[in-house]
Parts: sequence; C-alpha cells; structure tokens
Amino acid sequence: MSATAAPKTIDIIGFPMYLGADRHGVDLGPAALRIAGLAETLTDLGHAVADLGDVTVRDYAENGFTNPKLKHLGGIARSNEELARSVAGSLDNGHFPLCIGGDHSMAIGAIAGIASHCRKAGKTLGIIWIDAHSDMNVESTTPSGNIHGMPMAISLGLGNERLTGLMGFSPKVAADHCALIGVRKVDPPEREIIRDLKLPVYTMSDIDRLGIHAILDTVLQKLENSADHIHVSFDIDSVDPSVAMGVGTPVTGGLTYREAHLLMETIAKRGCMSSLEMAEINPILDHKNGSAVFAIELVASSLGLTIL
Ligand SMILES: [Mn+2]
Repeated sequence: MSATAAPKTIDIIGFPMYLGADRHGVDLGPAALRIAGLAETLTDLGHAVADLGDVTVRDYAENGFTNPKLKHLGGIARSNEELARSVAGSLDNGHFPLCIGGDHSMAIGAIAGIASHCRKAGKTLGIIWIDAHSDMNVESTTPSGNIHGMPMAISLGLGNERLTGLMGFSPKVAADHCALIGVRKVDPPEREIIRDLKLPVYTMSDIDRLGIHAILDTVLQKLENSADHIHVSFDIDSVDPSVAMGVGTPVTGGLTYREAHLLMETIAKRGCMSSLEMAEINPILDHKNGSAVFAIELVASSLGLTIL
C-alpha cells in the first residue's frame, strides 16, 4: 500500500447507536468495521492508532413519556454528551478523532465535541456532509420522528434544545461553512429550511452535471479560505446501494464506487481534514460484511491510501 498523508495519531471512537434510526442493525456497525480490520488498515498506512472503545448506548426511559416526533431523545442525548466529551478530549490532545457508527445521530455529539474544541482554540469549523439525505428535519417537520434525520439541522442550531445545547452553546457551525454532497432525498419542509439558510447543497444531479472533482474543488477552496478545522461526516448511504447494500436507509441513484473514492482521495491530497465520521453501516442488511470493507477502503483513501 502507498500512503501520501502525514502520519496522524488516530483515536477510533465507536458509537453503537441505533436509537436515532429506531431499529437495530446499525448498532453493529462499529463491530463490523473492527472485524473488517479498520485499525490494522490505518496502522499499515503509517498512522498511530488507538481504539478507545465504544460510547455507552442505552434507551433511557423519559418518565414513561416518549415524544413520537423525537424518538428516544433521552438516550440519544446522553450518549452524544459522552461522545462529545470524548471527541473534544481527543482533539485537545492533538489527535485525530475517527468516529464509527452507528446511526447518523452520532454527528450531533461528534460535531458538538469538535465545535467545543474549535471554540477553545479559536478555530472556525467547516463541515463536509456526504449523505443521500440532507438530515435537516426538526421536530415540527420530521415524518418519522427518527433523530438520525436531524443532525445537520441540530448542528446549525435548529431543533430540540437538549440536543442543540450540547457542550453549552449553539449553533455549532455556520450554514455558510457547510457543504452537503450526494443529496437525493429531501423532505419538502427540509427544502424550505435549506433555502432559507442558503445552505450549500450539491445534489446527485449537480454531481452528474459538474463531476465530483469539480464540486469538491470548489467546496475545499471555499472551506480552506474560511475554516481552520474541516470535519467530514460520511453517511455510507450516500453511496449507491449497488456498491454498499448494508446501510441504514438505502436510496438508489447514489455515488459510484469511484466517485466515492475520488472524493476521499481528493480530501486526502489537500491534507485539510481534521476529523472524520463514518456512519450508518448496517451488517444485518449486508452480504459478507462487504459494506464495512468498502467503508474502510474509503476511510483509508481519505487518510492517505493511493493507487500508486
Ligand atoms: Mn445521514
């Protein structure tokens, strides 16, 4: 294997969360990635890797009351608090946090931790969000009540205070410092919020027309000029289900195998990524752990693996 990225000290943090998806399967994602050799692959690339284990996930009862528009709020909030502290600690130590999920509600805590570190260090946060969905729902718009459809909105300061208020401040990031890539499934009220915020969204149609490389070039140039810490939140459902079938919420018409790799290779080449999440791997819906193997290839591409 050939590596180009500067060696990092990588902290793997598992987030075996399923409450945000309201069904089991994605909670096995971190185990699937470990079994497929995540730490070994990154060590082979020359990085120092420490596996910090998993954040605790428990479905805490809310005094017998469950809000159908914010399912499992208590458990999700508590686990994300723990994740946020762990991620912030990793960055404060000068390490690179790699969060592995688990459903995409993981981004609530990961981004809260990153934003908290940035705030202390006087850095501006930029986020590249790679996803089939925009994850911009709030309590009043969600069709399912599943919190994994809300983390982008929550990071922008929209939604339930228990989640937006993690680490004691909100919003975590400015809309202008985000870029959503690969989007193809947006609920009508989400469209309005995206328009109101002028949130930069690159849909699959944009990728068809302009090409993934040109889009990423624009995004990275803008973020490199406006942010000091670039976080990548990768929802594996951004990739076409024909490439990765073991995902939480599959949507046809996604990134091809090569588009996904080129995206991650380009990020690696620019050397600008300071933290990464890999979310929504569901080995129950998979075949021979292929989606976890593929996800590890993508992580490796973003951290320096090259063809030559
Ligand atoms: Mn997502």
